[in-house]
Amino acid sequence: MKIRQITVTPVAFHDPALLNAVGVHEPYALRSIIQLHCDDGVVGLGESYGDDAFLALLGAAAEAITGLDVFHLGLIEQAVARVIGGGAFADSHGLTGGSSSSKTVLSVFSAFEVACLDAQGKSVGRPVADLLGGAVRDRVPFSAYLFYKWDGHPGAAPEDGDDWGAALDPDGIVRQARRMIDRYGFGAVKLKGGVFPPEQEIEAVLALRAAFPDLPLRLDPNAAWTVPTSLKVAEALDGVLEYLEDPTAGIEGMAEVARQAPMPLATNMCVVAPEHLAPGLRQRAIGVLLSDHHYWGGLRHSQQVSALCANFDVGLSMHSNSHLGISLAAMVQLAAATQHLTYACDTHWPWKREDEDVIVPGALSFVDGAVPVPQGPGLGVELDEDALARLHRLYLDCGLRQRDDTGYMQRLHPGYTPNTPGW
Ligand code: GKR
Ligand code: MG
Repeated sequence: MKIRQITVTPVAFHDPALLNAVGVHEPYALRSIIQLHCDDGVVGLGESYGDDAFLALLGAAAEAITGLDVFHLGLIEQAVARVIGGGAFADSHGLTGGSSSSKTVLSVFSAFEVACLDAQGKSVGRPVADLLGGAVRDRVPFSAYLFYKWDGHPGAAPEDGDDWGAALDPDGIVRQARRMIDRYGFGAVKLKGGVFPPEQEIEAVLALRAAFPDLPLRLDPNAAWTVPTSLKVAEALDGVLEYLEDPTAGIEGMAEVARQAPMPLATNMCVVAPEHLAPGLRQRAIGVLLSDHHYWGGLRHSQQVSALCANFDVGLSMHSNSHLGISLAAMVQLAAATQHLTYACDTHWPWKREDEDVIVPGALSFVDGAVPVPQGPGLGVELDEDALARLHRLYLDCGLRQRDDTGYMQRLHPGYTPNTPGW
């Protein structure tokens, strides 16, 4: 089953003014949608980053793998590595640690691997989870993902706004959590921190604890703190957090915090590529890995990373950036077939407009905080060509070509500097 042609379509979708350690989300998030046309008429779908630099790499890799068999994933990976391996690469997708040649190859390969698996599943009439060894769960639990946020993007037209309101203090965060939990039924809660001084973020977490006494809580300042500050926060939130995510930068710093912190540390920043696994695990820098198939090399490599974590007694959760339905379907198929998944996964899904996506509605839903695993062949989702054209039009019109949370913040607040490591 040969790859006859590959189409990569950049798309944009509305994104609220979500704050993080390096600035604020711009009004649109960018993604790429991959359609992999096979010679027997099957089309495999993939989704990944949509910034200019990444689109160029996807284009080069697409050309190199056209003509290969969708079942020959090893050869496809080798072809991707040959054409883009060793090149410099800027990781502008948002707070997922440094970039390296291996991470770049794995990120580009991932977009095509998912599309190949979708095509394989469609061709044999089985869900992708079956190609990964079979589902060990029929629903995948996700966590509420809270953000400090502005009411809206300054100067935006009302139709470009969102109806979540501002969340800039503990009350706002609790309000946001309540609404998100009411709507999706989430059974765990993560707060994106690194925005305000740590004392304020501790207060917000304590307010969440008071409002939701039974829900596991997480805090993620994206490495905005020094080691001593991380330890102070860890002590203040002893018994409150199920894990503390990326309090500080780098494997050494994380290891130092991990030695004294009462709760496990999690990361999607210091262990983000194969070369980080040995030092990260040897130094016991993390108790939980937030894996992400978009940069760990697709669904099969992510399963291998999960098995490795199980052997080293490291928990596994899943990281997320702003994404659409094809990515959610891939995350769900992977999580369904991953034995060692010890925490509810992250998703930015609630921040996306319900009616804005590239897939035909209905295949993915949240029931009691979890997504039932779609049972259709492949990823279990179908592309809506009209919706794809609409979001591509939005991409063309919006003018954004890379994610730049810091630049956007600086345009709005000249003099702003990122908070990493601010405290
Ligand atoms: O979307 O602002 C964001 C997040 O901060 C994202 O960029 C991070 O990569 O969600 C991520 C995380 O868990 O660090
Ligand atoms: Mg994180």
